[in-house]
Amino acid sequence: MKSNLIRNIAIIAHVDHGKTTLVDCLLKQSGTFRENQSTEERMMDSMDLEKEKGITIKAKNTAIKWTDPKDQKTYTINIVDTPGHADFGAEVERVMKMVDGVLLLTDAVGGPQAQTRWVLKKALNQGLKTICVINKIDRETARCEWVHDKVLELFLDLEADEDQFNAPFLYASAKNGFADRVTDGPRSNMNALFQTIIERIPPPKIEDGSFRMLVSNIDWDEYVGRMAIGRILSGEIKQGENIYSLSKKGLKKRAKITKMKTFSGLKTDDIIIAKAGDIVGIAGFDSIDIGDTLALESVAEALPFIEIDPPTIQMEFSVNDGPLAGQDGKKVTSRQIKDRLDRETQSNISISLEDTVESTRFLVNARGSMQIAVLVETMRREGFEVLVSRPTVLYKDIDGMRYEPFEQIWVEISEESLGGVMESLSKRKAKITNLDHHNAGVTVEAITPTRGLIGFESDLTTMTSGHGVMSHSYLEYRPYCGKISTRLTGTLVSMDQGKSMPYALDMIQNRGKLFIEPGEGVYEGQIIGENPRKEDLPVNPTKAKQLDNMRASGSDKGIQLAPPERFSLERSIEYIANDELVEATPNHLRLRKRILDSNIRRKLAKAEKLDKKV
Ligand SMILES: Nc1nc2c(ncn2[C@@H]2O[C@H](COP(=O)(O)OP(=O)(O)OP(=O)(O)O)[C@@H](O)[C@H]2O)c(=O)[nH]1
Ligand SMILES: [Mg+2]
Repeated sequence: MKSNLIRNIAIIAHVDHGKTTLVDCLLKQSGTFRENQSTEERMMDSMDLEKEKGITIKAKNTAIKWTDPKDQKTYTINIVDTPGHADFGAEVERVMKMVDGVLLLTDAVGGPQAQTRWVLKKALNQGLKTICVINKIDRETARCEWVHDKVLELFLDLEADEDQFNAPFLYASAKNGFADRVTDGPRSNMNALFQTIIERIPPPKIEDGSFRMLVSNIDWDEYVGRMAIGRILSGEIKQGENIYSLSKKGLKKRAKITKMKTFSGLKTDDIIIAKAGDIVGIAGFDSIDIGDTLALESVAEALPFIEIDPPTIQMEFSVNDGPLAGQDGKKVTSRQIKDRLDRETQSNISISLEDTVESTRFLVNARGSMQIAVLVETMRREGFEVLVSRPTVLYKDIDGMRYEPFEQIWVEISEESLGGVMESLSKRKAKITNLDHHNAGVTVEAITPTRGLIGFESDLTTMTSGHGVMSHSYLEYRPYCGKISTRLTGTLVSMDQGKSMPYALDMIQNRGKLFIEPGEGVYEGQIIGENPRKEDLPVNPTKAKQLDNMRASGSDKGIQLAPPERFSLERSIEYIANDELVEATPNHLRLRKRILDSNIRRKLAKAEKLDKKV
């Protein structure tokens, strides 16, 4: 395959603007599938969690063949679908070196959002060619001209050069399968987009020399193990040849290529020869990471990888030491947890791991609580049990001063919710930078410490009955901005171990909101509900009704319990205070005090108070 018949692109956008749906369309309309082959929606979102959450978590490759009707030349278009959620931003960053251009999608109603700006900035910094696609123009409230101007403003703001500023615009509906160069086009297919990709995005630049490739992704093959995925920068390579891997740390290893593959629709094809320009997978090295270089010659130097934004938050992972530990999960030891976390850092470049003095406790650094929640959820499904803490931000010490991460946030709400949202933002030490009242409601722009953002999304959902939308994007480190008080309520803490009883829960529900229902295993120190007052209240959920002469046992009939509040994993992590933990096992999520014994807790609290007085 000649490299001038190859195009390598990534699709980037804010969350939900339609990237994965657009890939469906490109796959279908390029004829990659058989006629009438049944296909599902958002085919590239292949992970279970992606399907359940309806969002993309990992960047993934595919490739399509498209024949230009003008000259019958057939092109291979390698496409990388990327996630739009800010927490998974490193997935976008790591693919930037694999491609020569991007499709920047923008919602035809909402226009550019936090992550639109962030991904475009990354693409422009890499000198990538951009094609702007205004998507969802089928929506009734679409405002194409307005969005077009907003996107141009963004290019100006990000100091795009003239060529970048002259990016072509297409008006599309990924859902209805069309893209046109004008807003009132024929709306019949995606040909204009295919054509624009071929014309606007240059073929991959081939460098001189023998085989070299920068590893941009890691895949797993059930027969040959780890596969390094990337774009071949120079030369060619055959299966069976010996090559070198150069790690970022300068380590060099030699291995034989056991398998090579290229992408084709939703599957891959084995190949025996791979050439510069194409995106391929190569197996042979057991330990290979994103950012490493593969090369034919031992004298080759490591290729530069991109600088990625730093992790901003940290969470503790520890071995489950509660009384119900090991009843549910199969992987519970600190060794198993450490190995799993180590493995995560190899393919997830924005996650890093720190050991602590305790061998059963680890610190995981990441970009956001959603990113960590996804990791914990994945581990639960693999049979792990872990305790996780509330996220804290990663501070930096600069010239003896404490700095903390700040983010820019955008909040879309209705006029009625404005008061409550502004109050919450101000408690979280957010500084409002812009308020825009429009027909659809209000857009609030603010700059806030990352610390203040933890838990805000859940609060927003509650305050706006689910209508409010927010997005955020890492800005920079700024001086520490003082104490932020988050949770205003206390908890109802179990003082005994056993099974929760309807009678006891009935009494307790007069004190606050319940998190459990009757018949659940509970233990001392477990948080079983919320106390509307600030302090923690000891309660006994295991107490049975005293039998009297009049009634037989099991006379819990007639008790009306309100349905318990069940938090998602993400919400649990944000809800807990610093002296609390989430116990995550394959089938249960429990909230607990870090120290289960109430006597020890009381003594420590007293000592702390004394400490403060001194
Ligand atoms: N009306 C309309 N809805 C669309 C269109 N394209 C996508 N959607 C819907 O928008 C939602 C999000 O689509 P996705 O393709 O998952 O968006 P995404 O950009 O891949 O999202 P992330 O990967 O999570 O960032 C889905 O409900 C789609 O059905 C469109 O052209 N018109
Ligand atoms: Mg997607």
